[in-house]
Amino acid sequence: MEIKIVRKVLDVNAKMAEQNRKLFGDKGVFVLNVMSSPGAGKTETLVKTLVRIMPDIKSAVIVGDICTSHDADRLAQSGVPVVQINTEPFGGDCHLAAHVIEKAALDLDLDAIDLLIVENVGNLVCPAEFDIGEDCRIVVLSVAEGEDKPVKYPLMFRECAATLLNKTDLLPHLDYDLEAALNYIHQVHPDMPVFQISARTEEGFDPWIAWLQKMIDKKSK
Ligand SMILES: Nc1nc2c(ncn2[C@@H]2O[C@H](COP(=O)(O)OP(=O)(O)O)[C@@H](O)[C@H]2O)c(=O)[nH]1
Ligand SMILES: [Mg+2]
Repeated sequence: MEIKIVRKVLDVNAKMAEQNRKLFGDKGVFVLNVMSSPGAGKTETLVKTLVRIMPDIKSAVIVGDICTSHDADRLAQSGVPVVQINTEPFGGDCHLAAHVIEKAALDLDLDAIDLLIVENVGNLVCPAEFDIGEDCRIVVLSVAEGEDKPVKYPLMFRECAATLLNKTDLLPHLDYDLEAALNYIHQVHPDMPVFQISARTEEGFDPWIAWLQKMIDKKSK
C-alpha cells in the first residue's frame, strides 16, 4: 500500500517535471539542479559562480530551504533574481518537487534568462528522487563530510552529471583520503567528472565553469 502511494507521488511528479522541461525548453532556459547535504557549500559556490558568469550568462536562482531566507539574501548579493521557497508551510519537505518549481518560476522572467539554477534543499537522499524538469544535476560534496558518502548515498551520485568536491582549502587540516573519495565516487558513477574546488578561495573554478558553459552550449545547439 505504502509503496503504491509513493509510486503515485513520483508518477505525478514525473508528469509535472516533463511540463516544466517543455516550458524551460521553449524559453531556451538551461536548468541546473544543485544538490548536497546541508552545509557542503552550495550557496557559497553559487554566489562565486554567478559573479563570474553573470556578464555572459543571464541567470536566476530558485532556492529551497525548510525555513528562512538566509540563502536568498546571500544569492541576491550577486545581483541575479532569486526566488526563495520555504517548505515548512507544506509539511517541511526535504526536497523540491516539480510543482513547486513550476510555481516559483512564475515569479521569474524566463524570457530574460539563459540559466536557471535551483539550489535544492540540503539532503543527500530525497532530492535525487524528484525530477524537477532540469537539464542537468550536480552534487556538491565537501571534504569535511568524509570520503564514503558516495557509497552510502549512491542514488545521488548515480543521478548527477558531475561532483563539485568543495572546501579543498581545508585539506591541510584534515586526515582526508582524496584518492579514496575519488574511488568511491567512481565506484558508484564511473567516469563522472569531479571538480576539486574551494568556494572560499575560488581555486579550481575555471574548469568547473568551463564545463558548465559546455553543458549550456550543448543544449542550445
Ligand atoms: N573553508 C571553507 N568553507 C566553506 C567553503 N564553502 C562553503 N563554506 C562554508 O561552509 C558553510 C556552509 O556553506 P553554505 O554555502 O551555506 O552551504 P549549503 O548549505 O550547501 O548551501 C558556510 O559557513 C560557508 O562559508 C569552502 O570552500 N571552504
Ligand atoms: Mg544553501
